[in-house]
Amino acid sequence: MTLTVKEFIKDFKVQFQSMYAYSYEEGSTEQLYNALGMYVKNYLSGNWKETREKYVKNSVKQVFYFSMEFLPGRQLESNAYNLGLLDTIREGLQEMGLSFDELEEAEADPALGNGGLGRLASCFMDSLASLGIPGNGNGIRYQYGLFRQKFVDGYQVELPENWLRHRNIWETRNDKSTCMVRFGGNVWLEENHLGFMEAKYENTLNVLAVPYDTPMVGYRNDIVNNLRLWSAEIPIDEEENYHTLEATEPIKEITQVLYPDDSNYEGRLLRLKQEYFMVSAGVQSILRHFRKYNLPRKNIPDKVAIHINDTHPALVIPEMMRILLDEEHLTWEQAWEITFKTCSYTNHTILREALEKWPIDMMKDLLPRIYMIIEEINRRFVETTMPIYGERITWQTAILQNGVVNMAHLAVIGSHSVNGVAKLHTEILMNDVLKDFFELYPERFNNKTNGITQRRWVHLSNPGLTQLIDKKIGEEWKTNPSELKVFKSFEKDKKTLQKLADIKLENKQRLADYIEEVKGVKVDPKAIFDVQIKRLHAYKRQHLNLLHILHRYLEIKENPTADYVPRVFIFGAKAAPSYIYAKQIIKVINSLANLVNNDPDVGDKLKIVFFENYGVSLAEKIIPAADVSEQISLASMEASGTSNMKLMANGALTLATLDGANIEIKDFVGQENMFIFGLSSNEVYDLKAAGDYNARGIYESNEKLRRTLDALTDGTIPGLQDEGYAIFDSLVNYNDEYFVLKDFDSYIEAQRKVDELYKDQKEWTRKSLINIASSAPFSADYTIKRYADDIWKAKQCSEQSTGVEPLDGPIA
Ligand code: CBF
Repeated sequence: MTLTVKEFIKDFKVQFQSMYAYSYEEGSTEQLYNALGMYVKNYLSGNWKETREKYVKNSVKQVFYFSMEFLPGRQLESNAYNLGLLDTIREGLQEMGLSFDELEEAEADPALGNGGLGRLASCFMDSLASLGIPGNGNGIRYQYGLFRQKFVDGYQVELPENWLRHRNIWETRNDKSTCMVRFGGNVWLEENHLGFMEAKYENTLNVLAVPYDTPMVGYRNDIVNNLRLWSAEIPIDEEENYHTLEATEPIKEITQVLYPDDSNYEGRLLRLKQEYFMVSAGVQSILRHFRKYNLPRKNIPDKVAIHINDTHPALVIPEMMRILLDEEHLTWEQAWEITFKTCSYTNHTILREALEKWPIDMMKDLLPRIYMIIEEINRRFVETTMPIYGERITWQTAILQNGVVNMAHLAVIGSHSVNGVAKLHTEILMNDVLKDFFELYPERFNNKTNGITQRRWVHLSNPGLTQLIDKKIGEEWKTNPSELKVFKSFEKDKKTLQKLADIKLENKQRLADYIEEVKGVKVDPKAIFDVQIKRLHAYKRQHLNLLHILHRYLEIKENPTADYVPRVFIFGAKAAPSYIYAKQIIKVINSLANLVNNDPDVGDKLKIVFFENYGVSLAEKIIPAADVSEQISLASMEASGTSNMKLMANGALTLATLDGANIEIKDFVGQENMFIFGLSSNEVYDLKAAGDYNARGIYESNEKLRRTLDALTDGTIPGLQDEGYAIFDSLVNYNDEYFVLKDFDSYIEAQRKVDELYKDQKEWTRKSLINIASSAPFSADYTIKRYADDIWKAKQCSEQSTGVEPLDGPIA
């Protein structure tokens, strides 16, 4: 049934009036947005209900994606688009004298994630629904999410992100599906009257987990999956025990913020509480379904796949065991078989800090029953591994080690599948980080290279490009991304290239206007827009980018009349609140921006823009306007990256080390269509193994570099306290952990090649077109299909769903 503009206008007026009891002409932007969102939600509610009923009726296998982070971005436009309503709504609003784009700006952008991990989870939700795969998200409804970033005098300041202030029209509170989660207290096992061992609890802190459900809308296929986010509340029958607001704090804080400050014990304890809260509520609600329909428990793995998205939700394993043992009274062997066959684990990073380890005492106090189960899993693991593999491997892979619970080990031992997120990353897991496990369980390891949803990142954020592709190759690429390769046949077509260049320039003009509006900096849209957007971390090497900019600035100052290709360096990044070094890098970039942007000798030759509060909505503005995609992490450190994929799909040329998925990008697009520099991951390993890296030696022998580094500390950049020294020190005096100095020269050389190529606009645009045409393999639809086929064994349930033909080429 297609909606006409007339019908929409009539229904929308009724919707507005029913919510606010006056006419839409009197409504504020927020109210109009709320009414429109509610209209779209009502429109999809029938499909939401039917999808759920269909899954239950057909008893299909369902995937539950457990993740501490989701970064859905704004949902109005993407829901309307996936439902096929967007054009009608835009037109209808226009007739009513309203603007869709203005209304959309009233939607909060939920910061329920930090970066790539959370955004990947949301791309996966979109792809699951669009492929018609029964897939549910399970996470936390953080009241404030990640902090709102502000710059004060160039320093990052963290403010609460009150994204729920004006209500969230997409969520539905589901009071009938609450669960109770227990913390602390005493636990003991007791035989009950039927002869079963039962866990008895006393003095526990009981927390009510309340689910809020959000529709995940498939692309034009009538499928609406579910994202369930849990909120912590005081159990109703215990309300009288909480006399003061302060007393309620230990409960309310569980779902207040994402990443509580983990520089102290209390913060770490809270994080563990959050993880168990989300996991316990999620697993309880899944297993309740089996109880409700009286389904045989042994069939659970045929009907349910639980995915552990990064190490944080690894408690799924002992929690599932707890329920199967204590509530379902299965034997250990039965419970273990079910748990193991149901769970699978993705590792998203090799950074030690993210491979969580909890002190045994903390775990014992907070989750006594869970700890008992972990101890038993560990005991059995050691018992079976020791006789076959001996002491060394057994102790290196054990879950309990030196007073801590190693959560990555728990995740690997309890999952039938373990995957990395790009070819190189998976190899590093197998050969280094999880090497001993690879010896124990080679059959569990597999790679699933990440992907992005083109629907949000191209169709919606870059309508100009989308129309051009539609015009040239038809619309099939929208449901079958592999068709995009046909666009490559236009690489020599002058008209297409000109049109592509015009679209990029329009996008850049739009971003330039926005930069002027929010940063007060005027930039030339004809300059190269050079973009690095990602979390701020030393391994991602935003400071390498900084050094190159500083070097460029010094060159301009020395020789202001030479012929420079104008460049605008654009950054978006949050630093973790307790990560001082990352915050120092932000401050230095901001201070350099202040210097450069106001220096009349520099003018349009060089500009620096560091956006505040980087998130999904900002990324949607920046990415379509990018010429250069900076992917400059130290090789071996970035698991995959996904901004590399989004930028490529929008025609930016990648400037990269051979790290993460940059390698697969190179395999598809060809080395000649990007700029590769720096050490390879093997060279990095060799250099580390040799142990003779001498950063000071490089500093002393490389004049260009020395001059640049000295400018961090000699007063060249006004407004710095000791931040320039901190960077200098880490690189020169503390031997440069991420080999920034080693890669400096080849980075400068790659940047020179960028300038050279940009002078030949036609050639640049041709390469840009090849990048766009080669981006199909990085569609999350393919990634999800591979997860569904290889790991979850979950089937597509809708014939209208996006088709995913097999792809040619080297991707797994
Ligand atoms: O796999 C998704 C992304 O996850 C991270 O952001 C993470 O938080 N572990 C990695 O850093 C990215 O490389 C990866 O693309």
